[in-house]
Amino acid sequence: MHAKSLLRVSKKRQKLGNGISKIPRLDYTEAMHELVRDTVFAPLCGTGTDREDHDDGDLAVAPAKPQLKKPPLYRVILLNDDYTPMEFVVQVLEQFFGMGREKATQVMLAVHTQGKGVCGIYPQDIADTKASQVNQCARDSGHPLLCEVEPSSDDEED
Ligand code: TYC
Repeated sequence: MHAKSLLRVSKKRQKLGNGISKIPRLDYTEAMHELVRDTVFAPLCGTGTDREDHDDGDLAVAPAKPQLKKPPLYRVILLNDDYTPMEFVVQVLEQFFGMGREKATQVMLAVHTQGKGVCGIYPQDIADTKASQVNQCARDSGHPLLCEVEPSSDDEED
């Protein structure tokens, strides 16, 4: 890109009807198109030997596969204690884990009898947020209910 093209001055002077001539007009439009083409699009698209002029011969060129990976997953674990009311635990499971009444009651009873239980499996940031919300809600309500996060092995399968 040449500096010349950036500020190309129109040589034409426009004569007005009353004989007064205008100051030469700067023709930015074409220069700006060249600037954007050379500095924005060319590096993105590839030019010259990068792309347009490159001969692939007889080779079939397959588009690259997107290299995407599922995020690692984490379990949100609810812990039993002797003081949190069962009804409060059921409400927590409904509110933060989207469970219906029946499912929430089953999970609460499983935690009550087995000591702990899984409320859900999520990417790390979501798991951490849900555990924090449960712990904060329990604290605000004066209950010792605790929620933890642990890595899940469920994410190892493809
Ligand atoms: N064990 C509690 C009770 O008997 C109920 C309870 C269930 C508490 C599950 C916590 O994660 C929990 N009131």
